[in-house]
Amino acid sequence: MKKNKKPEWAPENSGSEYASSVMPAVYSTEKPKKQIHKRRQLTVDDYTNGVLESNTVVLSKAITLIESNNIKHIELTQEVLKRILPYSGNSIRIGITGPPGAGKSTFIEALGLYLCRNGFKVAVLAVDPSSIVSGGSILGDKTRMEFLSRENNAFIRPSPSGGTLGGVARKTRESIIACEAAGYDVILIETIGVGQSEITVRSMVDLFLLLLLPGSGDELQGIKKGVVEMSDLIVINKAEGNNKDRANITRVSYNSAIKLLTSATEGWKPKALTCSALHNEGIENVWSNVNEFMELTKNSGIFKKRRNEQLLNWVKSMVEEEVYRRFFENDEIKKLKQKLDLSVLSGETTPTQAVRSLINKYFGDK
Ligand SMILES: Nc1nc2c(ncn2[C@@H]2O[C@H](COP(=O)(O)OP(=O)(O)OP(=O)(O)O)[C@@H](O)[C@H]2O)c(=O)[nH]1
Ligand SMILES: [Mg+2]
Repeated sequence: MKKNKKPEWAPENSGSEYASSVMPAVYSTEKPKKQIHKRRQLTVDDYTNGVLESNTVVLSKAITLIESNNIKHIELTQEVLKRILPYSGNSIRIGITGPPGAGKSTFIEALGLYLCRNGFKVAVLAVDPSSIVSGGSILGDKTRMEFLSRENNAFIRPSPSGGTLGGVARKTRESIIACEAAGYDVILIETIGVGQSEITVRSMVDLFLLLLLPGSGDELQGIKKGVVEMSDLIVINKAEGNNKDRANITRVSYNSAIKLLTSATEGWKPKALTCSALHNEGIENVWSNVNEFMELTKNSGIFKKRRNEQLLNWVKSMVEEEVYRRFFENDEIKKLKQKLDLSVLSGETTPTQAVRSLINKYFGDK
C-alpha cells in the first residue's frame, strides 16, 4: 500500500528522487485504555488492618495521613486511630536528645541494630525544630541510618515538616500509636537539644536520654541545665581511643553533678554512662540501664502514672492550641486588637487593660 508522493516544492520535471513514501495510517478499533489510574483511597478498614498486620507500606501511609494538614483527612485519621488505639501502648518510648553532632543518629542506629538482633522491632521517629521554621528538616536528611533501614524489624520515619511545634507534637504522638499498633516494641525519638523540642519530646516518652561529647562542659555543648534535669540517662558518646579517659572524666563529673539535681523520674537516680556508637561499644550497657529503669518504674507504678499524665496533658495542650488559634483568627478580635495595639503604643491604654478588653470581647464579661 506504499504510495509515492512528491513534495510541493519539488521541480516540475523532477523524477522520483524527491519522492517520499507515505504509509497509510493504522487505526485500531479498540478503545484506548485509560493511562492515568487514579490511586484508590485506602478505607478505614484498609488502614486499620494493614497497620495491625504490621504492613510497613500501610503503616507509612497511615503516618502520611496523620501528618496531613488537610481538613478532609482529619476525620479519617481519627477514625483509624480510634480503631488501632486498643492495640497501642505496649512499647518502650525513648527520647534521645543532644547537641548537633553528638552522634544521636549514629547511636540510634547502633542501639536499633542491637535491638533488632535481639528480637525487638524498632521504630525511629524524629522531632526536628528546624523543620518547623524552614519547612525542611535537618534530621530528615541525616536520619538515613543506612544499616538499620535494611533491617526487616526496623521502621524509620523522618521528621514531619512544617506547622507549629504543637502540630508536630500531635503528629509524633499519633505516629507512636500507629507504630505500637503495628507491633513495634521500642520507639526511639531523636530531637536536637536546642529550643523547645526537648520539652515536647520529654512529654511523650517514658525515658529521656541525653547524648553528650567527652570533655566539654554544658555551656560549651549548648546544653541547658534544664535539659540535664529532664534526663534519666546521660550517655557520653565517642568514648574510644584517646577520648576514653576524657569521656570517663566527663562521666564522673556528670554523675556527681546530677546528684544535686531533682530527678526527672520519681524514684530513679539518673546516671551517666559512656559509649562509642561508631564502634558499637557500651550499647549493651545502655540497654541494660534502660531495662533497669523500666523495671523500677513499672514496679513502682510511676510508669503508668506518667503515661496517664502525658495523655491528659496531651488533651490539655491541644485544647490550648485550639483556643489560641480560634481567638487570634476571630475577625472581631483582630479588629479590636488592631485598635488596642495603637492605644497601647501611644500610652492611652495599659497592656493589662488591653488584655481585659480582648478577653471580655471573646469570652464575655465574667
Ligand atoms: N569517633 C566517633 N565518631 C562518632 C561516634 N558517633 C558518631 N560519630 C560521628 O559524629 C558525626 C555526627 O554523628 P551524627 O550521628 O550525625 O550526630 P547527630 O547528633 O545525629 O547530629 P545532628 O543530627 O546533626 O544533630 C558523624 O560523623 C559520626 O560518624 C562515635 O562513637 N565515635
Ligand atoms: Mg542526627
